[in-house]
Amino acid sequence: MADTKKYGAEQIQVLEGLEPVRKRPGMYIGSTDVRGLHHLVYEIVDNAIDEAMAGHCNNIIVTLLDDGSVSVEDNGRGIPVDMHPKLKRPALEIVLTTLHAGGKFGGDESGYKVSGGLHGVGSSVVNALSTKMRAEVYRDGKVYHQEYKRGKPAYDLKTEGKTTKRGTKIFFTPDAEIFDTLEFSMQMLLVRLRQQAYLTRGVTVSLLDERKKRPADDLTLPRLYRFFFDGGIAAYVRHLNESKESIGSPIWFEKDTPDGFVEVCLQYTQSFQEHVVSFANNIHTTEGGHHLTGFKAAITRTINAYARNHSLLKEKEENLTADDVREGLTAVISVRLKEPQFEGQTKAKLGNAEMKTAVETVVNEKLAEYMEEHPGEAKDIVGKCSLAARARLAARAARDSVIRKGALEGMTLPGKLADCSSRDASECELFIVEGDSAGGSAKQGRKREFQAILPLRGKILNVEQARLDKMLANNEIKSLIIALGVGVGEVKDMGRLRYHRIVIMTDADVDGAHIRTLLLTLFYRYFTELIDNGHLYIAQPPLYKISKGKDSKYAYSDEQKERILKELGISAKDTQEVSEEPIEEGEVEQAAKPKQAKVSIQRYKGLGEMNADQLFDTTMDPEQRTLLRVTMDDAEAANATFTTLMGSEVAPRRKFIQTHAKGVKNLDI
Ligand code: TTJ
Repeated sequence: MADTKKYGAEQIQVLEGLEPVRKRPGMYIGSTDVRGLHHLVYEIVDNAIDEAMAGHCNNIIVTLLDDGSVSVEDNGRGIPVDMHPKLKRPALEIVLTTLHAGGKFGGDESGYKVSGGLHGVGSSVVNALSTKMRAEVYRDGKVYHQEYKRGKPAYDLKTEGKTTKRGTKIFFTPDAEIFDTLEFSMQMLLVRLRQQAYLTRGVTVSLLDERKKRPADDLTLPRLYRFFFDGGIAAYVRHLNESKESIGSPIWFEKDTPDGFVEVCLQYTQSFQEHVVSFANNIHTTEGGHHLTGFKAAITRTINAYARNHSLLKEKEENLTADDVREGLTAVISVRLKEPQFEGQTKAKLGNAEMKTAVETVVNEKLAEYMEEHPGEAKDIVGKCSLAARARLAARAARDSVIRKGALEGMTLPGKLADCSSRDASECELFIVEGDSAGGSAKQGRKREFQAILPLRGKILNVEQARLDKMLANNEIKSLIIALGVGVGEVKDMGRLRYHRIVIMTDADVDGAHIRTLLLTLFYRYFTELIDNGHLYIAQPPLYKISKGKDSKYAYSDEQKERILKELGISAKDTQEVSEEPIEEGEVEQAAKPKQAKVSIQRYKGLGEMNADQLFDTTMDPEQRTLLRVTMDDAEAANATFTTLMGSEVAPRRKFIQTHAKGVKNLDI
């Protein structure tokens, strides 16, 4: 990153106040669901990462505190605290209380910030959406601090005490008025923080969980993670290939071009999967974009050219296709550019057309050079791609013959599948339900026309946990694959997908989290396309049913339960009594108004406790339910958890089992 010559308040250009952020939060952080909540952390961390990329800090610590707040600290230069000459306010206050276009100040290289979060907004947005924020700046031996409430300063910048530290620390408490849930997930944060650490070589990024009450998914994880990757994206590629057999070593190169900085690392493996991840200014471009297009064009061209020049492809043989050279390929592409344009549904697609040529040119040149210098590896790579080509041709031939009906496809639909009547896949939904009893309710309650139910026994978790490939032989999983209709391996054909929505519906407990992790890992490793194309979802069953007289309401989180109780006029004291023993079914009399109807709270320990109507109304009804669409990041997180649980590394596995000693029954160690 271009370093700035002179820093100071005068460089910051003020645009507008924060009212619009609270009015339309979705415009600034994408959504107010669990994703939007986590986005707050990323926005703050991005600032620290920028400071690291500028070469001024090497340590970033993110802490989830027990009071629901988050702190992010770096050891950088500290946000400037000097007075803005025109506005007569400290720079720190301006940074945190005013909205600035595109997350930039001034908008040119002399500006304050180079990259931004996905939506390019920044720390003031986080401030606006937090009931409380506290900023501490350690500079020149002093500690400066200021606090804010919903984006407004609670007091003027103060200086207090001495310090030998340098840096910035921000605490913030997300606002329950804005967010559907206030519960942070280590799993979600880890994926992003790990990515940032890979992309910013040499910086240590830590995540510390100090919460007493952790969500079920997080119970499986250690409380402290520390990421430091000297190898940068090459380490990332190695990580992605951990459980695969590699072909050659990671091939890494970088180049500063007039259009931006390009860094690429790639490695082939013996697997059939492609795993290419791309970033622009450290933002994961899950929808790809021109940098990715340039990369794909270049590897196809370069590998074909090499194969021809070295007679590895015969004259009569066709060129390798883009699909052939992608099979078994793992790559990370990272570009940094001055004015990134993010497009697409989730603003995660790089729209700068010049990056196609930039990446293509660099990859053509450097990959060709690498192959010339490493003829042994080059030959293995071409060999792997040719194998893919032969498999493709064979598969095409087989498609018209009986072989097309592979082992799985030849089988009839599993007996326990309650299929839907519609054959229009685009409207069909498959619910994968944990347990036979919940499966029974789901079958009874569903809309038969377009909702299919496949009950899976929780058992699969314990029986075949050792190896995922063994799992494919497991009957429960086989049923699932047959139900999907797409086949697996060489005869896989996504065009034959029988349901365009596949919904994982598990209990909101540790076992449920396990099964979900396992299914996500399965989809991640064998049916990536389903995730990429947005077909995979997670159902959101309620945690509580709150009844008062004839009326009942469902709560999907603890916060929502508290909110509903408040709405029903139950005093804070009473609600506390309930929440102290969340596991018990509680009955609370309204102390202040004894004549009123009784309020009862039922905690659902599993889906099986709901009757068919309840399950449909709360979780399956397209008119009322919320489904979480699974992203590649979610699946990658599950895969990492799965690897920890099943992997050969003894330490993390033992930790997992210890944390779970109480929660998990029958876990074979
Ligand atoms: C800006 O130019 C003057 C020297 O420091 C630059 C700066 O602001 N650096 C900086 C900001 N380092 N760290 C931050 C930062 C860290 C966190 C955790 C949160 C925020 C909003 C900013």
